[in-house]
Amino acid sequence: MNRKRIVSGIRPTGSVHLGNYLGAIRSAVALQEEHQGFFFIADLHAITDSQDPRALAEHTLTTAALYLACGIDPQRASLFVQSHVAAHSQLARLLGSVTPVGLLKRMIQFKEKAVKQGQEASLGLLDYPVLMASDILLYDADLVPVGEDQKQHLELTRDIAARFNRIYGSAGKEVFHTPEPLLMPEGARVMSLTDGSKKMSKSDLADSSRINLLDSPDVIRAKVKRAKTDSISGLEFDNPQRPEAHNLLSIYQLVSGKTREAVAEECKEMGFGQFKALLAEAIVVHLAPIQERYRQIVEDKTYLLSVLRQGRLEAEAVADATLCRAKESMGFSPVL
Ligand code: AQP
Repeated sequence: MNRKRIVSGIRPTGSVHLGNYLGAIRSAVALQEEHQGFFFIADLHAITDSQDPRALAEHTLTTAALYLACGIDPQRASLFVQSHVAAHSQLARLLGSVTPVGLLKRMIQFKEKAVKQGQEASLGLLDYPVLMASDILLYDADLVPVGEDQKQHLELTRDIAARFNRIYGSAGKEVFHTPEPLLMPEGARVMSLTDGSKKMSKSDLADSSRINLLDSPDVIRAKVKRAKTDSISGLEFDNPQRPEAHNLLSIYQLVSGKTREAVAEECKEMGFGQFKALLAEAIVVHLAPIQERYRQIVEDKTYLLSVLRQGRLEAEAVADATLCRAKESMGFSPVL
């Protein structure tokens, strides 16, 4: 049976947190059952923002080990490091030649970051979506799981594929397969513990703003205890005046596996003190087996490296063929 292909990556920019897990890794684990998954540690994307060269390799391995600990099965899916598959950078170069700078400058994420960085905003920040298009098109992906924030970039990927096909494809023979977005449910956007209007993020300077997947039970309890709340009694979803209540309830729903209705009913009369104790325990219980598997995996570095090597070989087989197809269509002379 031909399984549909999905592609997804995560940047090794710091400690993987509950947001990355609930928003991305968990769906990747679920999708690998029915789809052929190409999951990668997006180290080439990690260098878009300023980064610590001493930490990049370590975060790359930690993130890979966490992918496995969360349930990515190397027998079903390919797990690899983006920079190990040279075709990602090479195809990005080719795609750049059909991508108008005007379109890249219109990307919301670029505009937001460029405003902050001013004259220092890099070419890497501008052409981040071109590399992302390369990540996706190399694997002839059918579906790309994206959150709201990545929807615009996926639209651009589709646009780049269409432009390339128009210029270099021939009748009835497209060079690139056009992917569809697989929109993740809204509840999967986890917000900061210290500000319910900001997303939980690796790069937030305050560690207390996030639950890292490897935080100890005591640290989790302390962070949840200190999480921002409001002074209204009883908890409820969807009240725009109460983003923190909505966020904490959503996290509780996702880690407890209960339905939204059951959680709303269970917590509607609780105070934050009682609820936070319940939430902290639910997170601790949910993360315990992941942390246990993580410890086993990092102790067996030979295993981890062999999974990444095998993943690279599987990824390369597909990516190199696509790159070859693209180069041929553009008229490059064959490698001698
Ligand atoms: N708070 C979040 N809630 C739900 N999903 C999230 N993701 C990230 N934060 C949340 C999803 O995790 C995947 C990998 O993200 P990434 O590491 O490639 O980049 P990011 O979105 O920039 O994640 P961070 O944690 O905020 O990293 P920094 O601080 O380095 O920018 C993506 O699918 C993303 O949607």
